[in-house]
Amino acid sequence: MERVYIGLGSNLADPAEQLRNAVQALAQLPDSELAGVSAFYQSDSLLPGQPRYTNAVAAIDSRLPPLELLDALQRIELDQGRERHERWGPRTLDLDILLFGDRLIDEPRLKVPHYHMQARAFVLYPLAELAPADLQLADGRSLQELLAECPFVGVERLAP
Ligand code: A4P
Ligand code: MG
Repeated sequence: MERVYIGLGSNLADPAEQLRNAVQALAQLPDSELAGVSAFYQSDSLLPGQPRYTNAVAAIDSRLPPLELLDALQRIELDQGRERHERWGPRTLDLDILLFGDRLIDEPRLKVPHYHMQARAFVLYPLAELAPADLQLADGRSLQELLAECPFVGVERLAP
């Protein structure tokens, strides 16, 4: 089993409900066990003119190969009504593989660690709720270092 952290995001059609449904779907993934879910966090979209996002991080322990997990996550996105019009467009559900054990993955369809996670408060703070205090990313940087460089600004932690 490898520990995988998944970033969840939604800014359409009742985002908190989208995230709760996504967590239920993650709990049913084959060859995997749901190990934890962070609180939900709200923040403005990084792109102006879009509704606010709700984000969370889930931890699973999985035997699935990374690309099979990505396929399964993309099916969950589609099941929850995601339409891929444009990259970065508003979405009912976005599931990103943040970390996959200590692997560095550089495939056309899958880059891990996820490219933007290192400077996003709405990823790092929920991740820190679940991850061990000494977590290191595959590039050697520690989660504590990244948190120290990423102030908790513009993000609201919702009561669980
Ligand atoms: N892909 C590559 N690596 C991965 C990975 N580690 N996990 C590929 C998941 N997918 C990965 O993704 C496009 C392609 O990336 C996939 O087909 C997959 O093969 P996508 O989900 O269709 O596109 P996207 O999510 O629009 O792009 P991207 O770059 O993932 O956008 P982000 O980084 O998710 O940004 N503001 C707030 N407050 N909260 C947010 O969550 N999110 C975005 C979108 C903008 N602003 C936001 C938030
Ligand atoms: Mg994405």
